Amino acid sequence: MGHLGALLFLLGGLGALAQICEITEVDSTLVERLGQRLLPWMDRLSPEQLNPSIYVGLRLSRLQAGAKEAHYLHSLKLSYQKSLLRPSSSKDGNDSEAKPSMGQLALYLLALRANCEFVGGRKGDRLVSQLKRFLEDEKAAIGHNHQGHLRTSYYQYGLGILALCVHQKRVHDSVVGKLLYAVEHESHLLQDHVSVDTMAMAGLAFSCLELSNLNPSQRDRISLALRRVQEKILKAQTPEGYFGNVYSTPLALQLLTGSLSPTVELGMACLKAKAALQASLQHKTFQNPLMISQLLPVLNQKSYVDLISPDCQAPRALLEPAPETPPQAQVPEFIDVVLKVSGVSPSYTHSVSVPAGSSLEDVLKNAQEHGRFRVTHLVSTQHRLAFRRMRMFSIKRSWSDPCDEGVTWPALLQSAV
Ligand code: B12
Repeated sequence: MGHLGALLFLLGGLGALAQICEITEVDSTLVERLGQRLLPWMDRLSPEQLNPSIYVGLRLSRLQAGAKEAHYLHSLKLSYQKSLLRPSSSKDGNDSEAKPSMGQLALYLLALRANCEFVGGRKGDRLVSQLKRFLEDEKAAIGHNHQGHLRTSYYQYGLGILALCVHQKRVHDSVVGKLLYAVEHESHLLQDHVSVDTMAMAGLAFSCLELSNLNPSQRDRISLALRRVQEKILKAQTPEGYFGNVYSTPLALQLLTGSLSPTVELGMACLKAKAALQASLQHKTFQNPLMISQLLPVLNQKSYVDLISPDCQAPRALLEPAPETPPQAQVPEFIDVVLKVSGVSPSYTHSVSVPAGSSLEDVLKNAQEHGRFRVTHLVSTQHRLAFRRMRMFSIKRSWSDPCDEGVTWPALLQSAV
């Protein structure tokens, strides 16, 4: 009888396990290699290259970068405070003067929480006010009838709410209401090009609000929206196991691993996603530091919602730089990038050879110098920064192929025949 009881208990336990979303026991060497890829990015401390997401990802992982990490946070603080708190009368036009976006401010606030700090003091309060004002402006842009368009995206809107929430800063019900409405009427979220990322970010914001009970009068609506987000993400699972695509899977899993609505379907979906992720780790699919930083918490069973009460004492293994590459490999590796511009007559194809790690901006400059090709004005500072951040290490197919890391050429290129 005792044995039977124990057996039933065990089976019950296993049943429960299959219902929650767990990404455990991923090969630690693969995780470490993933973390190592962040290290070179932590030496890039110019304002346009600093990215609070990297710091957050690392702090929520089981890896640490030692003194580099503290220095990175210090640089983030200097840079964000300097650029966001300077008078707005400064002249525009200069790159180095570009202010971080409000989405980046939200990420910066997450970074502070990841170091167990609450934003505070006069400077901190001003940053919080800026973020709240951003949300109010976006709310106004959406409008009373919900038909208007945000200046940024629902992704950044959700991120802003989340960042304030983990700092226990309440936003008005009407601000949360717009995100709730967008989830309730899903087509609104499709304004963004990838709905799983946006759904997941909205879900993380709702999870935080639910746990912190910051908007009690919207409690039921928030719980319902959360369930809806979870369902939608599960429905978006591909046959390989990704939610949406490989790059939206980390955020989706951040949401699902914290789910308070366990179901067998959820448990099974996560097992499948884990297998798919493991394969993509083996194939080194994740190279973009942003993506790595969204994935690392998942591999440590953590999510941005854990920033409500982060554990800053949790032991984390010190990341060592990846072993030196053999001397002959230190000669810069060159890769061929094929530029194809369709939609112009005659269509344009040109091959450029650039050192691995070049940014998209470098590639375009090279093409401009050597090809019958001209880059039309790189529309905005935002694009210029994105081009600089986008680095190329291996090109499996032509970058004009939308399947290749999901990248298509923005309509900035013009053939100068
Ligand atoms: C919103 C968004 C966009 C918007 C950005 C403008 C806006 N209105 O906010 C638009 C529609 C323009 C866009 C375009 C693209 N995006 Co996008 N985007 C996102 C999303 C959902 C959120 C980014 C964000 O706001 N982050 C918060 C802010 C505060 O951080 P940030 O660092 O300042 O964010 C900026 C950059 O992420 C940049 N950006 C957006 N997408 C991409 C893609 C690449 C490759 C790069 C280098 C930069 C970049 O724009 C953001 C806003 O300024 C992410 C999802 C995610 N999981 O991160 C996908 C995501 C980053 N995008 C992706 C892709 C593939 C693209 C496109 C290549 C799609 C295409 N086929 O054309 C283009 C390339 C744009 C570029 N810079 O060259 C992938 C990147 C995958 C990878 N290989 O690393 C992601 C992860 C989506 C996904 N799951 O596939 N994107």
